[in-house]
Amino acid sequence: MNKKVALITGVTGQDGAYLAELLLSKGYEVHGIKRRASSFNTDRIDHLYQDPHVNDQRFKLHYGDLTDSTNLIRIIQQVQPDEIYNLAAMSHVAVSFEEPEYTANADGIGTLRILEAIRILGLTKKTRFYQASTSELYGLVQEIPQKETTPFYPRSPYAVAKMYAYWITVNYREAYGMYACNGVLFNHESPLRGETFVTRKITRAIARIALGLQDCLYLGNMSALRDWGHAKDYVEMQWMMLQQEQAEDFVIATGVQYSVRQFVEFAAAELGISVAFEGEGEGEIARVTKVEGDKAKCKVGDVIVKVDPRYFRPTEVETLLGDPTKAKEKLGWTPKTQLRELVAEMVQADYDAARRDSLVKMAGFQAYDHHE
Ligand code: NDP
Ligand code: GDR
Repeated sequence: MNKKVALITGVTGQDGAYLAELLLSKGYEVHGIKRRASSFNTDRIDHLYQDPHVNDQRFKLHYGDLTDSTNLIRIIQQVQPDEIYNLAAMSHVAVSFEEPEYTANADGIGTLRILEAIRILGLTKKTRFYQASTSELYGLVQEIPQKETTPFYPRSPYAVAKMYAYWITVNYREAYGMYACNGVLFNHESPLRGETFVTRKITRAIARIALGLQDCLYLGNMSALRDWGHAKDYVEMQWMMLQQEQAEDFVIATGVQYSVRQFVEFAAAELGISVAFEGEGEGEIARVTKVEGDKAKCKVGDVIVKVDPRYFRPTEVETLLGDPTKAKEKLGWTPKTQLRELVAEMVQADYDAARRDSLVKMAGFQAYDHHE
């Protein structure tokens, strides 16, 4: 049997890296679209790189951008993919308030560009399409927990752009009989998570505070509630969604919810630090109440978290909790990783990285340090 060919947009991102690894392990030929950048942006997939001069290269990268139709048509024509996973997006909710037009272009119209390319190239019967939809569509939630039938109420330029992408995917499925589907994924994290999303920002900062590389972590709304899963579990579901008889949309979530505050507590506990929260609103802080073991250098009484209103959003999504029953019943999917295991894995990875920085600093070099 010929090997299947997949095209992943956003291959340099968190999910792109895990999905490329999964598809390669399943024997696929994997093509990825990466953006041209002024410095290297392939850290997450460098371990998958194959020398283009060897035979049977199964992982290939193409320069491209979701805002450039001509480029997307050319790549899809050349690759003739059996499956396209559209993971590329300006994916940061807070940043979308700063770059609303670009976000609409890349996240909304970008999805249309790929669907149109499939149609123009006569691939509607051959190519299956996965759209990275999001729990942000539920925004101001209309029902708890949220499932496939819960009405949308987007609360950011990002979510509004993703809402267009969601419906254009449904429309192309219905209008042209394409195998096109939405995975409505709730937050999923990993050691590969971008450093400015709240979970990774916390695990990275806690590790650096423990080693004395940083004093304090500044956060926004610590009361926000999220349903956090592991990215590795979620990309498996992306693949499963394209292997069915009929294209359908699925919610992917753990069904368990925690606050940002709890995430801080769990991350600190991994390094033997206990914290207590004091004050409220912009004045809230987290103070160290106990330090156990030899991993953390901080002392009882240290204030290690403060609020910076800069991180508040003009409109916030306060609570998200998914109901993954359909995915469980129809696809037999359940998340494998519990939140505490995810936190432990992320903290350990960031602690190892911080130890390297700490050694560099002790050797007299300036350690890389920023607090975003
Ligand atoms: P990341 O931010 O880690 O990755 C986004 C990817 O998109 C990167 O490869 C990025 O390239 C690329 N990209 C951004 N803009 C463009 C563009 N204009 N043209 C081409 N590529 C572009 O996101 P995740 O891996 O976490 O998420 C994957 C997808 O799933 C996204 O669409 C996101 O919105 C969605 N999603 C994510 C959830 C999560 O919790 N992680 C939950 C629900 C949905 P570069 O590396 O150069 O920046
Ligand atoms: P989210 O993830 O907006 O849910 O979008 P993020 O981790 O950015 O925020 C989660 C919650 O934490 C609150 N928060 C902070 N967030 C950030 N980034 N930085 C802070 O300092 C901070 N302090 C508190 C936020 O206000 C929010 O309530 C992610 C992205 O991956 C999207 O692409 C995806 O669609 C959704 O998850 C599902």
